[in-house]
Amino acid sequence: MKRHASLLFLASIQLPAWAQQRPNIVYIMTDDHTAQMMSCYDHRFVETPNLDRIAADGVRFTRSFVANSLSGPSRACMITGKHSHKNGFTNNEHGIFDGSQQTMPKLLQAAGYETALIGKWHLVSKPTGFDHWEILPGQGDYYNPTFIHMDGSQAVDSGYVTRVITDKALDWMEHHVTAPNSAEGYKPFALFVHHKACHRAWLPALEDLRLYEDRTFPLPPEFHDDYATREAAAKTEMEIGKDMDIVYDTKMFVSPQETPRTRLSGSYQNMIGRLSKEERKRYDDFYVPLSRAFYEKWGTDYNFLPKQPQSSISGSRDAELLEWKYQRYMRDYAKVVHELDVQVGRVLDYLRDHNLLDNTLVVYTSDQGFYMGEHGWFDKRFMYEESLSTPLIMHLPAGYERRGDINEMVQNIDYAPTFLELAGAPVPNDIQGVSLLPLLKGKAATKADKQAIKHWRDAVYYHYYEYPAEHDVRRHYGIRTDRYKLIHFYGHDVNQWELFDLKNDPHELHNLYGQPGMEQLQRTLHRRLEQLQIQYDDPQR
Ligand code: SGN
Ligand code: CA
Repeated sequence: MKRHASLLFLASIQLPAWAQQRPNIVYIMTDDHTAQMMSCYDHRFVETPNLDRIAADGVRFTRSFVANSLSGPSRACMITGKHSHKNGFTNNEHGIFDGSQQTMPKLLQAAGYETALIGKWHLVSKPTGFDHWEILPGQGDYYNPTFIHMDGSQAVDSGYVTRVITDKALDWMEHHVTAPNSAEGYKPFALFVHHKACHRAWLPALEDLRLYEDRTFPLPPEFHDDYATREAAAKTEMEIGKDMDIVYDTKMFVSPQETPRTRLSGSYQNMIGRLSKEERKRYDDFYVPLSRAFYEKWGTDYNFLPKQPQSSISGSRDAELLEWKYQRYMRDYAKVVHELDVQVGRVLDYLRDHNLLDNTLVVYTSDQGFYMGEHGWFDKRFMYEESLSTPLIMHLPAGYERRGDINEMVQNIDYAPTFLELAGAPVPNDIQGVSLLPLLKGKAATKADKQAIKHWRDAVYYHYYEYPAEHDVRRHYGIRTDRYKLIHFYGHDVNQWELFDLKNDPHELHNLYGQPGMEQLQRTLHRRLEQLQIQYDDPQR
């Protein structure tokens, strides 16, 4: 504690006065939180009043994308500002992030920022570039989560993970802004709050268990997609019907004796086994009656949806069960989002009550988007819109006057150069993203900013690598332009190009590749794709 304070003091007297005025950064990144489940993006499903506050007094990006729709890879892109093939972390299953490479947190530190990371990390190696960190091991747990500390020790914190992470983040800020040298001003800080919510298996806080139970969610229009013309989509294992585990995902569990043993029922028991006796009672009071009623109706020997695509489900029994699974999925996910919203509200209130809002950039985003039944799916990985996209809303510090929607195409490799430029730090040439600051200045935009906006990127590049792996999404790369998308699924048993016209086919159901009349468009898109692969130096093409 003492050492920490004296270091702060030393650092602060070495900093020029202007440096102490530089904006703080509070970066809140959730896991698998998709824009469909945020009311500032989509009114159909849930209410997120606190997230909506960020969008209402700040900006909302309407075309915000990731470079590789998976947790570890996405995080690596974010902290390096580089695509996966450059930062080396291409997939969750075999990667270990090389923490000795250049990262944005390290560059912020070098520019005089105090940096801290709390929550999900998922890059296997220990974090580097943070003055303080406390991370969840791997995916972490929802209930009474274990944290790994900087000295390597591990300890369990009681409570629900979204609240625990927020408590730790607020404690860190409180300590930082009230440090003994506060009369001199404290160092600007960059705080990375990385939530576990709302990752599978969507376990709600105990106080939220009964929320959304009276809600019947509308099915997305392409729920019964038959994947015609899209070979890779047809081969995946992420359908709500056939791939969601009745115990693990929909939480139909009474006791080991009265519940069928499924592929993931053991993992489910481990997750809820973390609850104390009293907590478990509250949990069971909600889920056990539901589960009993479920097994009474369906029996325990039923296969809970056959191994067949849900587009071909026609029997009323299977159709009813499929829709029931969708409703359970949506309700549990919505509960988890509710708690996220409440906890983000606490961070916003803290900043407001400490007069920090004027001097802080608050970013809310996710490691990728997610399917809420679109194409019949849960999970992500594909370059289709729901999981190529990620929510991105910001509260801007004073001097950045842009408000409302920003429609330029942005990507998670842009966060690093944005934060560096905001911190007044040089942006190294090998960073592949571009600073978003020109888009945020509003009336204060300079001539150079206006030029940057005029020549903004016309396409984003995407590359997904994790196959063979869970959910069976084949490797693919591609580009998305304002209107079109060109994707190449490759390797193993698939070699197929897909082309979509997002204007006429927003749900990406009609692969136009190879259709008569597409020759010219295909040539143009192929050329642009190749240019981007050269620009980003992706060897796999
Ligand atoms: C776990 C989940 C998957 C999920 C991956 C990656 N299975 O393996 O459903 O796709 O994480 O998610 S589970 O049985 O462990 O829940 S990511 O967001 O971390 O990339
Ligand atoms: Ca994720």
